[in-house]
Amino acid sequence: MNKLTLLSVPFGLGAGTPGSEQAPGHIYQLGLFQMLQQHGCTINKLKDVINAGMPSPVIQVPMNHSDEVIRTGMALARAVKEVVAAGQFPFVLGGDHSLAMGTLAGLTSHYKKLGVIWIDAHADMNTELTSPSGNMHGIPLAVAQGRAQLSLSHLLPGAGTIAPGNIVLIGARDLDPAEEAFIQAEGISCFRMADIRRLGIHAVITEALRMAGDAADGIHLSFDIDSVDPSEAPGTGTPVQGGLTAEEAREAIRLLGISKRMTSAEFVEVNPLLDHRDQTSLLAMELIALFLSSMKS
Ligand code: B3U
Ligand code: MN
Ligand code: MN
Repeated sequence: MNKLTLLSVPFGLGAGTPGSEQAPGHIYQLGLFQMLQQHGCTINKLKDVINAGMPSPVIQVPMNHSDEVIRTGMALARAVKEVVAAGQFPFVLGGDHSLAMGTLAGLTSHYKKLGVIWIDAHADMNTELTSPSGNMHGIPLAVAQGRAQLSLSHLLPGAGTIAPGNIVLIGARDLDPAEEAFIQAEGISCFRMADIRRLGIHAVITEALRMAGDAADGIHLSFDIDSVDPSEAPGTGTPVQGGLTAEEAREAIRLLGISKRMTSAEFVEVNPLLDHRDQTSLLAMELIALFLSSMKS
């Protein structure tokens, strides 16, 4: 595996509920670095990406905290681009899912045909016009496809787009009508919970790697902790019943890691303020260590 750079993004204003900005600090406090050390994983570099106070582009996005989200995305995009240019593996720890726009802007400035595996209870494919909540964490995948007012190239000049054929959704179970319509129209690969129960997580991940990765020059994992059932991951802003078991999440993460095909990853939406006895932060920490260690073995 390439050397690893960990980018922490303590930013949560893209979500409707505060708290996810505390996740990186909290997960470090619980012992992420010790756990990584036990697994023989070395972090080459650790960087905190915070809203760097850059002016955001002149674009009217009528969404909650769009200015802060855009500024954080710009700072993250530049950081991710630098990491990739240095030949290292960027691992982003959020924060809420709006920061994926920054990650993807940085990645698509390098990878011209990026595949994306999006493990999430949601599709995050609303636009500013279809969003029912006005929350920026519901739009990153529409932005990445160039379907929203905001685009990845607003965050980083030279950033590209993600083709619908290179996106695979896993664990989706709470989609808005406009998202459903778009997924149908574009034929976006979407493994819902019923598909996962029918096929098993092993077959789903094998297929996902093929679909996202065929003809792609890199594959990004975007892992939203609300993909896991709230009985095992209650600490998240928009929990949805009927999700992955923690065991299925472990297996998915392990298979993606050992495939050696992943070129970047992000973990988002852990909210320590909504958690029960750190259950969700501890699960996230375990999944992160499992992912990073299985990539190197
Ligand atoms: N689709 C809804 C709900 C939602 C999306 N992502 C999260 N929640 N975490 C929306 O607000 O766009
Ligand atoms: Mn999400
Ligand atoms: Mn979600």
